Amino acid sequence: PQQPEQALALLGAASALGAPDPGSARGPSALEGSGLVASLRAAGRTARWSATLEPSPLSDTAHDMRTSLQVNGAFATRLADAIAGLPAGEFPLVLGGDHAIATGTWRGVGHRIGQAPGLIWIDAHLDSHTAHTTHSGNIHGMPLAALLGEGAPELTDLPGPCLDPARCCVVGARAWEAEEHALLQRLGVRIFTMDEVHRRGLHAVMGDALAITRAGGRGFGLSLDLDALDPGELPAVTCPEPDGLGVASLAAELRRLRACPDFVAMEIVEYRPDLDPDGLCAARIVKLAQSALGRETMPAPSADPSVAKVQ
Ligand code: 6HN
Ligand code: MN
Ligand code: MN
Ligand code: MN
Repeated sequence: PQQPEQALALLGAASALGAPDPGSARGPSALEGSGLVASLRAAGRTARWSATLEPSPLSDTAHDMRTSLQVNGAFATRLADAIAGLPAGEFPLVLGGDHAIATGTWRGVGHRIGQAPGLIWIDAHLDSHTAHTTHSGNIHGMPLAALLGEGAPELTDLPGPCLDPARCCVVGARAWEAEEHALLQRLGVRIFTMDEVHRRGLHAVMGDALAITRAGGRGFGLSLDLDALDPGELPAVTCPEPDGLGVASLAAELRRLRACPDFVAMEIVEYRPDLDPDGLCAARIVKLAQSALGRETMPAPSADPSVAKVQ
């Protein structure tokens, strides 16, 4: 199982520089305010909020593609450095921000563990455009390509290894453009579409996803774009797509990660607190984080007073 003594280090990445709306920049502070740390402690883990990175105030003047690439790349580099610099015994949980931050998260994790991690990318989208193929011009449509070494140098010249396409997969995809699909096909990244999830069930698909990304046992991570979930249950995202995953069924599958000693990092992105006035989505996000990261067996309530205190 995940080493229970491994403390969770929560790291806010308060950037919406990759998205068409600034709302996701408030994601980390909203999740911090909704008691995410206390909820993880209540689930049996040691946890601390280590820092929240804010983009440089000059960054939001970005309009042209070159400037967008530069400011997103600069933020991702800072994030990669922050993750690489966390104490060795800690498990990074990165809270976005839009999905462009992933460009930094997983390079930093690779730097940290000394090799490319396998990566499960749960998302309605493929996020595998380059600056040449994007239709929208939004950098959050590019991070998986960048992590695989494809696209502009601003997003690929970062510390830490690029990902190995053979140990990456996408789960829950249902909205993409032809060019990004072609790129992943060429690289050999396995795509589990929503159609496949409907056909085979999420349990079977996640079993395959774990087998792909854990091959070799060198460490794997999870990048969770909340727009993978059905907008009926999780509408507070920038790019909602109908026909997504259910919160309860994804939570049940994420519990499998608790038993994996080679699970090395997780990120949760694209939360938009401005679209979540009653905090219902935040509560569901907390539940998903607890499912993946809670202690495998809850300790007896009396065994550890510091845990029992938090409910
Ligand atoms: N996300 N494929 C679309 C684009 O703009 O390139 C959508 C990207 C969504 C990105 O939600 O992380
Ligand atoms: Mn995404
Ligand atoms: Mn998405
Ligand atoms: Mn288009």
